[in-house]
Amino acid sequence: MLANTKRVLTEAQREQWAVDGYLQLEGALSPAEVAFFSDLLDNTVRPQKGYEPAPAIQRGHYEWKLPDQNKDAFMDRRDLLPYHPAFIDLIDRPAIFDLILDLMGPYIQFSMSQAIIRASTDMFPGYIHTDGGEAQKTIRVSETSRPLAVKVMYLLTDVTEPDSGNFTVFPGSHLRPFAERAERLPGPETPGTVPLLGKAGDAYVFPHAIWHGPSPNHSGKARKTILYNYCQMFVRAYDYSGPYTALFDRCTPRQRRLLGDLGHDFRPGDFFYAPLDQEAVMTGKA
Ligand SMILES: O=C(O)CCC(=O)C(=O)O
Repeated sequence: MLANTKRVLTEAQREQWAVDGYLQLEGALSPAEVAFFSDLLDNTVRPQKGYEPAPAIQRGHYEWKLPDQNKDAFMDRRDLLPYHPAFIDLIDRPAIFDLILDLMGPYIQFSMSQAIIRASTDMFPGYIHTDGGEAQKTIRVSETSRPLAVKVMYLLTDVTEPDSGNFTVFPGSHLRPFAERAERLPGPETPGTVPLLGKAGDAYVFPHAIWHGPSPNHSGKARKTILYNYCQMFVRAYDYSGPYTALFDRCTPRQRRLLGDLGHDFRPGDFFYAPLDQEAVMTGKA
């Protein structure tokens, strides 16, 4: 039914995506990659200033600052790509990116990177939300539609017990409106939630509309993750406002395209009508 796609999802994954609304991939990153990215977060990203949450300004907005320097403390860093070329290469990592193309089709862009460390603490109750802000919360697509936006969450630590900062989902909720009334707002303990368990290196793939969020973390150790977000080209990116030119020297043609390089200066029609070689660039044939 959906044209222009190399089919890489198994039938079981396709069904899980349609019915439950998410996928869990085992061993998406190798143990060596887990160690490498974990070290980058601890010793390259955390010691530098960067975009961290700014609740005093506005929920969901970020400001330039230094996080707590304790490696097990909370950190929520946006826009990882400038910190190391490996973060750029992760945007179209073979296998995972093939799966993104299968799910989303070729007319996509990379919209956001993020590292979240959830400290072990009694102070954080977790929360449940949909992605993309106020308007996207009210928009969801049908089972037979391409998604608007998809995130990949890579686990860098084992999360093998509940209450360990688990990524928590309501299976099937991607097709339902998110409750707005205060008394109905879902939380990580609401019936219907599933706190996912996984090993370091596993990845979760989910669309913006699924009800999801972190459980509390009482495990005694920090939970470490990297998140990469992809969206259809006609949707705005989260982390940059125009083509991400500062990175283009370090990118392959496909990475440049994913970061907004259409090969010419902006003209009306761009991003809605894709460059003619879009499919070839996305599939690595150009
Ligand atoms: O598990 C987390 O830390 C939060 C991840 C999440 O909800 C998101 O990326 O939207």
